[in-house]
Amino acid sequence: MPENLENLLVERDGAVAIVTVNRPKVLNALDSPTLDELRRTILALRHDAAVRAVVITGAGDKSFIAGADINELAQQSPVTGRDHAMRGQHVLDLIENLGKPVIAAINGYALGGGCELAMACTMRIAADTAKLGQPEINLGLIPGYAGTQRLARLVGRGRALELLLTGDQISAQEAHRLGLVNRVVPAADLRAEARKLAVALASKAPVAARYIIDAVNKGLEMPFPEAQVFEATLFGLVASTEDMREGTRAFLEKRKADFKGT
Ligand code: CO8
Repeated sequence: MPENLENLLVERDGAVAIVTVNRPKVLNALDSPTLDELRRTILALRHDAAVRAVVITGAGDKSFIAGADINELAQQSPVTGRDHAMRGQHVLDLIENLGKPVIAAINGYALGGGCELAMACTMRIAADTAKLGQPEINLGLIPGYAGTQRLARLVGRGRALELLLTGDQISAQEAHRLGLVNRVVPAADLRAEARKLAVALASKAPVAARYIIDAVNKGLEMPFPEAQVFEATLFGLVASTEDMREGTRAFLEKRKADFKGT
C-alpha cells in the first residue's frame, strides 16, 4: 500500500481492501491531497492480485463524502478548475475500471463529488440514513467529476436533470427507487453488509469479474454491434483461463470452485 497516507485509512480483510476517507471534521470533503492519495491507493490496489474486492466508505457516521473541498473551489481559476476536474475524473475512471468490484458503502452524505465518486464504484450500498445529491448548482457550479454523465447513465436523463437542476438532497430510499443505489440497509449494519457483499464478490473468478466490468463499462460506450463483438471476444478469452476449467469442472464434480485468478 502507498506510504504516508494522511487522509485515507486502508485496511485489509482477507481478499477485501477497505478504504476510508478520513477527514471527518469537514465531512470527508475531498481536497487535492486526498484525491491524490486516492489515486495512489487505487493504483496500488489494482496491482495487488491478492485484493479481489474493495469497499470505499467515509469516516464517522455522518458523512460518506460531502463533495469536493469548497475551500479549494472558492479559489479556483479557469485553468486550475479545469485541471482539478480532469484530475478528479481520472481518479474516478481508475475506480470505475479497477478491474475488480468496488463497493461504495454510503454511510451518510454523498454530495457533489461524493455522489460522483459513489457512481464511479461498481455498486452502491447506502445506510438508511444516507443523503445523496448533486448540490453544485447551489454554489453556482456544475459537477466536474463526470457527474452529469454518470448520473444520466445510471438513472436516466430526466431524473438526472431534475437532481442536477434542483440540487436537492434525496434520501437513501429515494435513491434506491431511482436506481442510484443498489441496496439500502440499516445504518448499523452497513459496514457488515458491505463486507459480506465484498467477500462474496471476492470469491468469484477474478478474470471473469474483470471482463464483466470491462464489457459493461466499455460496451455501453460503443455501438451495440461492436459491443457484442467485444463481449464475444472476452467470452473467448476466458476460455483460456484455468478458472474456467476449474469452474466448469467443479460444477460437474458437484463441489465449490476454488478460483485462483489465472
Ligand atoms: N467542503 C469543505 N468543507 C465542508 C464541506 C465541503 N464540501 N462540506 C462540509 N464541510 C465542513 C463545513 O464547512 C463545516 O466546517 P466548520 O465546522 O469548520 O464550520 C463542517 O464540514 C461540518 O459541516 P456543517 O456544519 O455544514 O454540517 P451540517 O450538518 O450543518 O450540514 C451538509 C451538512 C448539509 C452536508 C453541509 O455541510 C453542506 O451542505 N456541505 C456542502 C455540500 C456540497 O455542496 N457539496 C458539493 C461541493 S461541490 C463538488 O463536490 C463539486 C465536485 C466536482 C469538482 C470538480 C473540480 C473543480
